[in-house]
Amino acid sequence: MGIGGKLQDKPVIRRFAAATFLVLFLAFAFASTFHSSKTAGRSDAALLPCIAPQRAGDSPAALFADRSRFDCQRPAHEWRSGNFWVLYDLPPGNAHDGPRELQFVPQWQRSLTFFVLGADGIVSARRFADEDMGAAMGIGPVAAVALETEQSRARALIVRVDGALNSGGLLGDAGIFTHETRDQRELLATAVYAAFAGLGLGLLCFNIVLWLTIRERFQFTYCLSLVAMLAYTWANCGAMGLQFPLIPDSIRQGTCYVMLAFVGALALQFCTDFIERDKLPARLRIFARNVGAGCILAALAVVLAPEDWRWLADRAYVASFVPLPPTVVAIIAVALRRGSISARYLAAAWLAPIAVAILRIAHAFHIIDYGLVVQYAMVGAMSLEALLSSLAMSYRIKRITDERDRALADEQAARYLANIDSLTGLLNRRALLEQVVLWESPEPLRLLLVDVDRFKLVNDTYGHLVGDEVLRGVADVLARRADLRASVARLGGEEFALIGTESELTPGIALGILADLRARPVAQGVQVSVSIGMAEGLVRSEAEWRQLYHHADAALYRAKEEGRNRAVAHGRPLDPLEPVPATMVA
Ligand code: GH3
Ligand code: MG
Ligand code: MG
Repeated sequence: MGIGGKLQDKPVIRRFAAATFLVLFLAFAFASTFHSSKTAGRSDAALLPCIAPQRAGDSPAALFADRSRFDCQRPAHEWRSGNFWVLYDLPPGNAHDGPRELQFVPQWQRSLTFFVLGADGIVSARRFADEDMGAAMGIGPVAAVALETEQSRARALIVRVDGALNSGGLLGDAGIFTHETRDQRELLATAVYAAFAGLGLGLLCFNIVLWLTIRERFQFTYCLSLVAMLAYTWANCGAMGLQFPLIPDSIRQGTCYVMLAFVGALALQFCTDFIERDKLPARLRIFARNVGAGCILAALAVVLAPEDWRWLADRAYVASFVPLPPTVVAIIAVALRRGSISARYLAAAWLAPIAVAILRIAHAFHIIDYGLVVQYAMVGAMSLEALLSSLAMSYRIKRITDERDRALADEQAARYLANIDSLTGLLNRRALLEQVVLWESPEPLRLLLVDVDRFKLVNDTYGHLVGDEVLRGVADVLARRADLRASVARLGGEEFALIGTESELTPGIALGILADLRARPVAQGVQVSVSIGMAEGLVRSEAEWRQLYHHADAALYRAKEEGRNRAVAHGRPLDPLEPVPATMVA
């Protein structure tokens, strides 16, 4: 069976690997074509940064006049962190387009000062400290700074960037646009992020309720990861800056770092929680947790690091994400090999998110450029992950509830078997006692002890098998006479008990039992008689039950003494039931 299982697993892993590569390939192909078309289509708006490190005594006017210090070839991120001048030559633009503004994705820095050189040769300045960025912020996230008025067109722009972390450039994706273009970009971004927020909040509410009812750990991890995704997106898309314009932008940036680390760590945690416990080695679980913790620690290091060390902390942060996709792939592959069904759902749900995570890491290492794909890929991947994980969870929850239903049915069957006498199908002694004690009847109960007369003789004469048949026949007579109104049990051997309230279990029932047995043979032509001892009393405790039993047993003893095949009531001087002449076993 083991070999069969392994052979079956291999095509699954191969198919999974093939599908992963296909998705990765498509993602990269899509990203590169989209990126080139984007830059081509926006060549009039996108701005090329020329960068120069700041020196003491620099003045914007001098820098506008002498541009020899600016380097327009070296990519921004290669300058690492520090204080810089960034020069943009602005295209003349169409006069009827109206005033233009600089739009960019804010990066982590202490302050930005914009020096605009107008067509009239006048330089105007505007400064944004970290805590002022909120005023320039829009959804996307995109910050916008007005450069010109109807009267004065701008020719060139120099931005003084102080205390730049410069992990992804100095001014991300800078371009020059009219106000209308910003509205369009913001509209698209708002639609994308609002859709994600709606989806995330809906899934969160739904899954919290589901978790409260089913209480599986992976549901809780999933909810936490949704919270982290929503928080990340809220900070990352600029909504946080819009809602709290007074909060410094570096706090928004830090929130993005920490929340993205939580998204990664919780994704790994969800992965290990989701897969059945026995399908994943404990070492892999611990490894995954450490990888996640590494991301969170690195994020905290970026936030808490002094400015001079933040660039290194940022690189460590990016590096801490590198093990995430391979760890997820390893977890899924190992679980698949061990025959995990959950891992299949997970593999199907997480292909795209894994591909996007790789895309995003590649971007952070400057292997691919920033663009709409990278910006929206993240929110797209999170939507897919949230939605498909939720679907995968519903499969998993179905399996769990199926298992629980089965266990419940097994338990009920076991309890039934434990309470039932296997020979006659009546209750056994233990179940009867349990029932009577649980009953806590406020009114007195009547107990009938029924013992087959000279049963040993039946066994001796006809054999044990026939003896068993006779016991079953007697049990049938008792059950039919009691007719659901009383509980009927086999106490052991050839001794039975009936118990019920006095109105349910009348002396007439005892007489009926005697009459039935006298009328015909119970099994295989064997006719038997029984002796019945009867007693009444309150049963509110086990002691009272013992007392009642004792009285009924004494009455039964008297019935035997007086010649068997009769019923005797306890505590009455005269037998209220008509004594019947003893008949011998047929
Ligand atoms: P009495 O009228 O005094 O009750 O006589 P008795 O022979 O019925 O009583 P005794 O207690 O001497 O014998 C009971 C017999 O019941 C002994 C035992 O072999 C038999 N017995 C107990 N359990 C079973 C069973 O499950 N199947 C069969 N076939 N016989 C059983
Ligand atoms: Mg007997
Ligand atoms: Mg007996």
